[in-house]
Amino acid sequence: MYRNKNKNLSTAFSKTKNSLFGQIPSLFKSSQLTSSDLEELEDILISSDVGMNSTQKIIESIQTTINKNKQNTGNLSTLIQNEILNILKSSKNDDISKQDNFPKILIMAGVNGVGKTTAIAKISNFFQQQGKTILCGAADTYRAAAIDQIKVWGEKENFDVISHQPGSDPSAVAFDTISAAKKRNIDLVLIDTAGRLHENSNLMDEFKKIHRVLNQAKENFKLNVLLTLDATTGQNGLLQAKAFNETVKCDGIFLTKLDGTSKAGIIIPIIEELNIPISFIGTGEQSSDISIFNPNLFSKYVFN
Ligand SMILES: Nc1nc2c(ncn2[C@@H]2O[C@H](COP(=O)(O)OP(=O)(O)OP(=O)(O)O)[C@@H](O)[C@H]2O)c(=O)[nH]1
Ligand SMILES: [Mg+2]
Repeated sequence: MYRNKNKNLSTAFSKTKNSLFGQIPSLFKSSQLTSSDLEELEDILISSDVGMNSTQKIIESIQTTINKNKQNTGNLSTLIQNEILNILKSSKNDDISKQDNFPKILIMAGVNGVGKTTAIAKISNFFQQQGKTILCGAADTYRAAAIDQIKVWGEKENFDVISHQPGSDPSAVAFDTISAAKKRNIDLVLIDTAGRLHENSNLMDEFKKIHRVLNQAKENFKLNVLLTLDATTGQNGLLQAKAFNETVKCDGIFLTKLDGTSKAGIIIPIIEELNIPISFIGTGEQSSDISIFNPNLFSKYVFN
């Protein structure tokens, strides 16, 4: 069990727990469903970033269950919570956070400021606790302070950083990093990249080049793209993720800043609509603020 996990999670989900979404258990206690109940539920789900599609699915599914079991519906709030839990549990299996499948490479992807570089420090902290060795490539050569930022994390968290000059070719950094990792028998290579939007075709081509170079040089390393998503950006972030994944296939999501939102309901459409597993969640700015996403714990901390 990862240290501080439960404390982190209960704190991270406290804003959502205190929102209308978290109050679903007390708001829908009756077993008699009225149409105004469904409207109220719909409003709460939409205002919690669950999104139109997932909200409609949840409402329809509840309606179907009630129609089927006419007399015996039981408590409405339990029905809603179960429906949400079923969706959360339908997530694809995640390989990235697993202890096996080493050695591996994670290329960080995502738009500006979502928490990619901090996520590297967190992932390093997470896997070093399992005895894995880490090497990082500073392939964000755009932003002036990016190389220093990852080096500072490296010193703090005890991992080496391979870097070139600011403005140099990020795929050359990636190549040097994987070459060094092979020589040093590294378990996990983390490639930091500059923030980019899917509609910027030059930057997307550059990302594809980093991927191609690593794919050619990787030998026995498993290569994964980890998409970082900021939970506070809601539906907008979801749309960006969809578009990104259509251009470069993503293997997992690092969902950051859950501590900063009362709308953790965004997890529902991420699972339903993106079809990419949630590998990790970020629950703060420290390197230890990382957890594996666990549907039962989400339900426990948000609804109880
Ligand atoms: N509250 C909170 N803040 C976070 C979390 N993850 C990252 N941050 C903060 O978000 C800000 C941006 O983080 P970075 O890791 O630099 O983001 P980035 O995606 O690398 O940014 P660019 O390289 O500029 O694209 C920093 O202030 C982080 O401390 C999180 O889980 N919770
Ligand atoms: Mg960064």
